[in-house]
Amino acid sequence: MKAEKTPIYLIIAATAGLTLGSMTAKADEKPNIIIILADDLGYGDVGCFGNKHFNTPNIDALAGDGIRFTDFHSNGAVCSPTRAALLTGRYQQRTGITGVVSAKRHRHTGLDLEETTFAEVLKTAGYTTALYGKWHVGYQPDYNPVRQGFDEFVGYVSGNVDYHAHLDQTGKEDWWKQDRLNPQKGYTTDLITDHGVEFIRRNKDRPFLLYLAHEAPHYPYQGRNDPPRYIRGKGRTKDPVTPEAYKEMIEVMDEGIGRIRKAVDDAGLSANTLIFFFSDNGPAGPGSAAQLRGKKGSIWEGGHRVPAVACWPGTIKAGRISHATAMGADLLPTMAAMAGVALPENLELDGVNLLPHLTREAPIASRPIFWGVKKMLAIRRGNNKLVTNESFTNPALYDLKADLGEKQNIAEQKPKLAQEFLKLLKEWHAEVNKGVKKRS
Ligand SMILES: [Ca+2]
Repeated sequence: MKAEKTPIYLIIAATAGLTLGSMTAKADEKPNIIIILADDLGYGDVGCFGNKHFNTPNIDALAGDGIRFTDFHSNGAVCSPTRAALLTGRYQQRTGITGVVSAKRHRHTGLDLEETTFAEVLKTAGYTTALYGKWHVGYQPDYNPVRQGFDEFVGYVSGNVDYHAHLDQTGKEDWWKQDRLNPQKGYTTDLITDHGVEFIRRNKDRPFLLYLAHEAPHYPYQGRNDPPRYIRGKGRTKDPVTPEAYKEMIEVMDEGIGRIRKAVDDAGLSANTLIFFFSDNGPAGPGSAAQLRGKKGSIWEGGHRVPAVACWPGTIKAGRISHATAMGADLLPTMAAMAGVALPENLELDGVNLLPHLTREAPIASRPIFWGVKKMLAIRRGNNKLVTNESFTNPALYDLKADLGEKQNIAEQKPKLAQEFLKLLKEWHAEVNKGVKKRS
């Protein structure tokens, strides 16, 4: 493994014909970007997505003052793959991270340092960058966020920690400042918000990227005053599934989103800041995928169609609802466009720039989108989705417009489309896995 990689600004400068001088801009020329990721939050777990039981006024306000996406997708159906795609703008299969980078079996590996993350892209445009919260694409300091373009990191590198003790599932200490263990007292969700608020205050005079990766509402199901679930040296020994805690976890995260928004407003930055919120996969435990089929870990819509909202007052029209199909990997090219940096062609990006859709309501050009979850594969184009396995047998075709719950297989009615989708899926599967070293 290489300790250092070629600074991306050299690649971009060479590709785009830019000089370093032209990349140093005043703060008011480049919008701030805040990406807030929930963990295992279901499509039916948010007020503005129809939930009547959980109070999420701040997420709902982001949607009301901005845009709500009804057809936004995580690239993975579990944590690490979604994050690999979000960070790189590429299908996670290309990075070798196709499953959970688990605390038990994958402590040695992580996202290849050769991959270019959105933080590295934004660094080239003069952004100050931070991740607070969950990383989950590499345990060792060599794979730490500070090696992937983040100026600052406070949080945990595993998939989940005890919300109070910050021990991972194997009972190991997992709370970091930069690439060193640095235990901190507090409830995970509040700590993530606290660091985010402080970062906004400290960086109000320069363009910043803030990636807030919440733990909520991933298990262990713990509210602010609930007892420990993970034991030092032992790990996950008791973990009751409590709907009351689940509700509290979502509501505390929502409260934190309100504090983040207030910090942006107090700094006078609301007109120059995009806040984009979504979930990394479908729900687990007591969570709801609403009318969707399947949950976290599933190839069905419930595994990867996630609540997503974005707010940028004055730039994104308030109260919009977008039914466009989009995905987490679209955010890297979108952020690059916001920052005004050209991307090198050799990145093999799979995401597309959503900025014209966000700002001008331009349609997103028709494209196939693909998923691979365990041994299952899916392709989506327009309203149609085909699901099959890695042997490409028993394909099932659905019309999501008529049948969002994926109940009616119409492959026999539309054999030509089913065959075309199967062919595209085979080609995609071969291409993204070609020569890739599996990492998880
Ligand atoms: Ca997750």
